[in-house]
Amino acid sequence: MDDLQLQLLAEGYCIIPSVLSSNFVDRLREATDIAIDAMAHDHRQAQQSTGSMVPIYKCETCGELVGHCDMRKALEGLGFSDWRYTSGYIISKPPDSPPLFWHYDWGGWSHPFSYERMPTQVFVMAYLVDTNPGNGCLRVIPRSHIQDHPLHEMMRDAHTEELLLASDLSAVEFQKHSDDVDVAVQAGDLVVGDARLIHGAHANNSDRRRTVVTMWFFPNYGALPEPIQGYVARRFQDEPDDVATWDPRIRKRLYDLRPFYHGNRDPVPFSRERLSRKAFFAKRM
Ligand SMILES: O=C(O)CCC(=O)C(=O)O
Repeated sequence: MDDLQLQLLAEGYCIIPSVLSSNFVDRLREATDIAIDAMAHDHRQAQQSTGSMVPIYKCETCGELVGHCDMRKALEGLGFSDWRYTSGYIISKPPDSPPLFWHYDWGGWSHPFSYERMPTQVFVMAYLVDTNPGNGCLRVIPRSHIQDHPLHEMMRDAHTEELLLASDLSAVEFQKHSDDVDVAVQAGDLVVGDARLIHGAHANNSDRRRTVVTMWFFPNYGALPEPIQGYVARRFQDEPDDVATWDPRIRKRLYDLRPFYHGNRDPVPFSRERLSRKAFFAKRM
């Protein structure tokens, strides 16, 4: 097994260095700046903690990134063989903005496969500037994708208004934890992480915008239990109208990465509620 795949399975994340050319990163930065500047003031006010969240389909160059051959090659190098893309966001932390709260993103906790070692869903993050703890780099709790961690009991639902507004920075979701690890990268690297991993980001204390393009993939889609395939395919089926004007080659690459499910099993219900491993399996007895 490749070292990076091992790290992803064991620690819940890895960094693939120098995947995107500086030229392409410059183009992405220009295109995402336009998309971010177009967001309404109210949106920015409501998303203090995350920073602007612009769907990828608002930015054709980001669509190009999703199906880009350099990224594809890098991801396939991790050893998974059936990559499917579902959605993504341009997440931009403005200068002098607060930290992003601790959270995980997996929404299929009602299925026992969620407690397996194999990742179901991963984020692929392309930061468009070099990051460090001073300008809002990612931070993670290694191994929290498969191991119970004290933060699991303490964190609230990731998308409450109070967390999004960052109105109480003394809350546990914003605090440094003794187990956390900073994930500082160079622009052009990719961070791949398990959707179950507890992660957040430092405050951006710099005078420059810190933008990341976050993309959601299912790296082994065909091998997933059918109820999860059904959940994924149903939840992420529609192609937004904005994409209609894109270069047909970019659209085609996106289409080729979409998940489909033609079986007849019921999809797992959406659930962000993670029980401890012991509580989950006790409940099923
Ligand atoms: O803004 C970041 O660095 C991380 C974004 C994030 O946590 C996410 O997309 O789930």
